[in-house]
Amino acid sequence: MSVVISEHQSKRTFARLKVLLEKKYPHAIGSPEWEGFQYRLEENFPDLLAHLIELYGHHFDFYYHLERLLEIMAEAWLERPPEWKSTDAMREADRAWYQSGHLIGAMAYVDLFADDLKGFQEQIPYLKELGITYLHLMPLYKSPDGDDDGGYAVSSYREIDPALGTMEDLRLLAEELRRQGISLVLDFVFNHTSDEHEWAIEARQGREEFQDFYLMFDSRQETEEYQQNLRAIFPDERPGNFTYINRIKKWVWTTFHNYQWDLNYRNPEVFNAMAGEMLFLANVGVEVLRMDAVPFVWKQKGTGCENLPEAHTLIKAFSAIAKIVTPSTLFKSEAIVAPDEIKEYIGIDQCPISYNPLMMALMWESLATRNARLLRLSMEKRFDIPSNCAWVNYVRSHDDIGWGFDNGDAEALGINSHDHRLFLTNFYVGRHPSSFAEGEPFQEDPNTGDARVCGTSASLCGLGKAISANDETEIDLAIRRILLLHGVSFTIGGIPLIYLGEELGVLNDHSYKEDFEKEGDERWLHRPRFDWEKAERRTEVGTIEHTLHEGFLKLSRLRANNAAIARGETEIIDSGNDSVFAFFRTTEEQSILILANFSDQSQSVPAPRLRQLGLKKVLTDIIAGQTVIAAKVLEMEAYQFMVLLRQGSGE
Ligand code: OTU
Repeated sequence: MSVVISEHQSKRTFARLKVLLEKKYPHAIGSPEWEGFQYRLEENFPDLLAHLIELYGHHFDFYYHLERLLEIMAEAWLERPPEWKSTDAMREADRAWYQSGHLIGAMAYVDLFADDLKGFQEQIPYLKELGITYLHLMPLYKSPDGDDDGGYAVSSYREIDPALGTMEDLRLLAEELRRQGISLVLDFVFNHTSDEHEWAIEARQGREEFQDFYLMFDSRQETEEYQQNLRAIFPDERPGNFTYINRIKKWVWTTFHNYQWDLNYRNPEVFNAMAGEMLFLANVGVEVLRMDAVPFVWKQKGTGCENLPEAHTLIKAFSAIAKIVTPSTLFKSEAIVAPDEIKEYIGIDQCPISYNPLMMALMWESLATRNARLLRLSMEKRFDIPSNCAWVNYVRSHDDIGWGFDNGDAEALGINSHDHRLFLTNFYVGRHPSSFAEGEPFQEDPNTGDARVCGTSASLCGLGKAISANDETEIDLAIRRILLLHGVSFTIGGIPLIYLGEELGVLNDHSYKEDFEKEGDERWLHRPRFDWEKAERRTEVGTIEHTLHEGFLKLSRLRANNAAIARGETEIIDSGNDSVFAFFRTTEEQSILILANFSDQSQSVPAPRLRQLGLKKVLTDIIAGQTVIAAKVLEMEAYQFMVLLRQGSGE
């Protein structure tokens, strides 16, 4: 429910706060920069106020917290380094910068890729070679020793894990990346902190003020009232979503691991404190904030405590703050939930960019079934998002693959969702006879058989198996599979994201089983140390690494050289063959047809269908660099990926 504030109320509040700020920061008044800040404040204030009233309007000290927030914002603005203020100005003049098509993303763990932050600086040329312009570094904050959920248990948002370097190193890296045209992406892990965060320590010592920072309960019964409706995220880990803190005899809400304490956003102090942490990160030079675990940030008894309306309001409030103080900051949604819910987080007032987990899962689904009809139907219905937003398309991430398609979409095609999910898991963990994959199940429920899947893209595409069998044909097919998935991801529209190592075909890493900190979390299977010797082989013709790397370079160049692929409109089409996923990318000047054969057999696309779509007999495939003639049919090899330019002038 949105709260309606009269313009008069909003103006009066604004005027009062303005006087307050001017009193507090007299030295800043009158500078052109301050004018800019004030202008944005005035422009976004009504929205911010409405969101805050919706969340906190019933608190008797609402205005006190509002004043505090304004101070936090003003201070963050005054501290914002000049180079980031100029980025703000640049982005304000080019608001659609993330849609221009120049963004190609990569993600990596600092320690696994380059030991530490200083080491990372030295590897920037490797990123430049691939055309990377967006770099997501996995959480690098101070976190508990030992298991810390790969950094997603944050003990301080303002300190770096000492093994990786210092905050100053991060600043320098951000600055260097900026100079080289690469936007730094970091996580804003705002649903929870680690149990070693100073707020958690204070809470454990009995300070009520800080116990209110978390969701704490005196009795098991109270937690049970919530528990009935909750989904377990890591069911292998422990029963339920709460953890007992014996020292204070209280239960704390822990959606993920027992050392990740969920923050209590019903407390306006938490909101203000986290707004401060967010602005701090933006001021370090983080251009894109990956909003971790967005579905879980608001809880309400009697609901599943996921995707609640207040979660959206909360993100909108953070977004309004960023628009005022650090306007170049871009939010990316990490909502790995049902397709109808994913899109609810996407919008210029929430997260303008979002992971595309549906397409990711369905590309894997198509590979397993050798049939792209569910992918086609789902993308026809769901690829469109507001025109000022963009998908982040990916094949693998650091997390597991969940089969998050819409049951209705599946049923429309006569597919039983439950059975199909079981099939997919079995396929990718290698239990199905037709499988080429070598994954492992994640969080498997022995009662229902439900599970998610782990494994690197190469291992899931059959490269490991093929290499072990020394089977050249299978190796070739596995390479084609990898390039097919990335081919779609690079061309369908949005920002493609590579998990560094995919471009070399890195295989599963089983060593986590010997490391007690990682053992039990199968996601480490696909988080190997980056193999620089393997990377060296990318220049040796005839190696797997070379073939794959060249394939990625080609995809990267394809975006740079074709406006339609970089920023055209996308139209998903029926190719007339269920194994062949097809879409147009079109600008006024250029029209490109992309065909992706998800079958391990050659397939033909009926030529009359192509002509119906306005194509001529003679086409150019810019992937193979060949002319293609579609007389009666267009022949495609197993897993072939074609990017077809219409021949003739101006097309
Ligand atoms: C995220 O993932 C991170 O990507 C994970 O690596 C973290 O463990 C987790 O948050 C906790 O910080 O459940 O299986 O819809 O699905 O936030 C991964 C969102 C997860 C969740 C997602 C979460």
